[in-house]
Amino acid sequence: MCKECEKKTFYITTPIYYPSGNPHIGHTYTTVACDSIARYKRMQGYDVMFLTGTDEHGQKIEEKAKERGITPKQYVDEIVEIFKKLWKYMNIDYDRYIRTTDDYHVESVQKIFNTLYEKGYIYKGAYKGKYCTPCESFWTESQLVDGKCPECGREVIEAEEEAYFFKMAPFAERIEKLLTETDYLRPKTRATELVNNFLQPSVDENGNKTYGLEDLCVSRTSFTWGIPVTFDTKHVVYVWIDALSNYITALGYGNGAHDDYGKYWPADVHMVAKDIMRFHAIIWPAMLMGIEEPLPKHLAVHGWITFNGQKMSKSLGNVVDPFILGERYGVDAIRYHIMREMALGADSSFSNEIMINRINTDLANGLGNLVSRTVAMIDKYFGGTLPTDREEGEFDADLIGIATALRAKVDNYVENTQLNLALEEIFKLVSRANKYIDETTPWILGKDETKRARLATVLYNLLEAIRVASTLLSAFMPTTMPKVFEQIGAGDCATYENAGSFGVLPLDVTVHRGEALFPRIDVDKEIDELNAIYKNKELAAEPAEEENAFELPEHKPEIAFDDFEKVELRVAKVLACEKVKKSKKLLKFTLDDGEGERIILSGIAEYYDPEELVGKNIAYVANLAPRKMMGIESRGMILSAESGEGLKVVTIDDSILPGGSLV
Ligand code: ME8
Repeated sequence: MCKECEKKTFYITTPIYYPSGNPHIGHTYTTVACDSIARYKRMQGYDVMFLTGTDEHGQKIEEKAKERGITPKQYVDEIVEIFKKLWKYMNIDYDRYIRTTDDYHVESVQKIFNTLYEKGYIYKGAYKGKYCTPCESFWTESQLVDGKCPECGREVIEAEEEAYFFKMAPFAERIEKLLTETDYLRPKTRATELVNNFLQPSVDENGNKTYGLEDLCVSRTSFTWGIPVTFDTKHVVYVWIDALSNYITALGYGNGAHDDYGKYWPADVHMVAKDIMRFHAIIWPAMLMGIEEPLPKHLAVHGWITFNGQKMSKSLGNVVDPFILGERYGVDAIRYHIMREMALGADSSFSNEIMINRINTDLANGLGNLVSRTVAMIDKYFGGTLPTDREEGEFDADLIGIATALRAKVDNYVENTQLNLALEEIFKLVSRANKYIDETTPWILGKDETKRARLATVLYNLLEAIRVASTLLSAFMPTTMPKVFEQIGAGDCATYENAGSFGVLPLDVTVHRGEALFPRIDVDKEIDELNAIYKNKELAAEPAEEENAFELPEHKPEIAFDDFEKVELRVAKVLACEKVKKSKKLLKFTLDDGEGERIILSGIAEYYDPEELVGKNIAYVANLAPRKMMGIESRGMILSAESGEGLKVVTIDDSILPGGSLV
């Protein structure tokens, strides 16, 4: 609560992005989603703080700047401008932008580091790893390519470097509780994976609970582009203490640049994608526990926008350049599409074709048509201003019921960071209103002089449905919705307060015909044009499938039905999935098989990031004799299909319960 204005406060953050390359549609998704939530909360009357920014230190930036012959600061200054330009273009209304190179942030991070050191949570040790001498870089085992340096391909050696470490063990138990017993993590289904993979709890022979959580390396001496440790200046603070602290330094924690820590902290929502979930779910709470500050309320973790099954990344960034998409379809259509496609916790695959079809179906045919038909009919039958006589009729109650119930549903979805569901719900009203036109047939009413009051009622109800939908949508599509308000003559009526009621517009409302809100796109022509644009940039919009990339496997000899019947195929849900230590191939799956937990090892590690499979329903052979691999007993075999790009796990529809048999 803000003491001065007595409004409830709401604090939401995006990750601070690395300015090591231009922003792409992945960064755009998180930022647009947070912007929409921030706008919605402002509309609800909250005093909102929406923070975004850039994470500007580190070896990678230092190297990129060196390649270009400029200083790291010059390098980041250039890219930060591109980030800011994109946010302006996407109509992102952030309240504060933090750069980790800002002096006030540097000052606070040094204080936080010192506090953790003084409390004994940070200690000096040695960082051991694989070191590439020519590149002067440490690598972890999993980063190596065929055991060699991933940058230059040369041999690496075992080496040690003096470094500071952050002790994680003192916080493990509280973090486990935070993840499993509170609603901090969204979706909560990811808690098992985090606990098993990182906290690694176990009970020793004396019945004491211990954790396998490793300490975190928090300083480096092999590069200089970072925040110096004040009491040991050859060290710079490494990555996470610098980056994660931004959420509080931006409010003035430990510095005099801002003064609203007391007002906004703890944050209501940190939104991130799954790549940095561990840092926000485990390390960030540990840091806050270490400095004895309150924990944020929620961590919302979304999946990745993928393209052809790969995570959208800087190297693929140009393929779906948000500037190009915005120019062609309008910023609001892009905002709508990416939010509508991403379900919290799951990946969303980007396809130009799906996007164009969605814009056509939902925006051009759905909402755009509803507005233009309604306004055109009011023009045609009443010269633009409705008469005040009314006559209720069939179908009204259903439309009005859906419209008045909508705001509470959308509130709930926004509260739970389920923006795709919020949009889906709003578009149910849009579809219902379009159906109401077909049911009430205003063009027939228009021919009958005695039906004028009924016709006016139908058109008024349509305007009201549009007002409710467009008011709620204005947080998601802030450029277009004011145009809708203008067309339907909503004036001051398009407020959040009014969005929960029906019958708010004046009875004699005047409409104003305007341009088409979302012009229809010719799919085939558009895809051709996109291909031409991207080819110019030496990138195809939808890369052509390679012909004969995949050779069909040879058939096996026929078997009798009785033999087939001996194989027990069942469905299970993946509870956790992790790489088997010291194995390049094996993934260890912990499954819910309907009767309890079952462990199966599968040789597909090179094709998956283990987190990708958590929560999925898979098929497996249940009655295969158990087999021990790398000291772990595997009970069964997960079915995978050879896809030409390696093995893909066969996934089964969510509606089937674990334990179900495949017949
Ligand atoms: O990790 N799909 O920065 P980063 C969806 N500096 N979201 C995506 C995405 C994709 N394909 N690609 C990126 C860092 N993102 C750190 C963060 S925070 C204290 C420090 C979004 O530039 C998503 O929000 O790699 C993801 O978590 C973030 O960008 C990673 O940005």
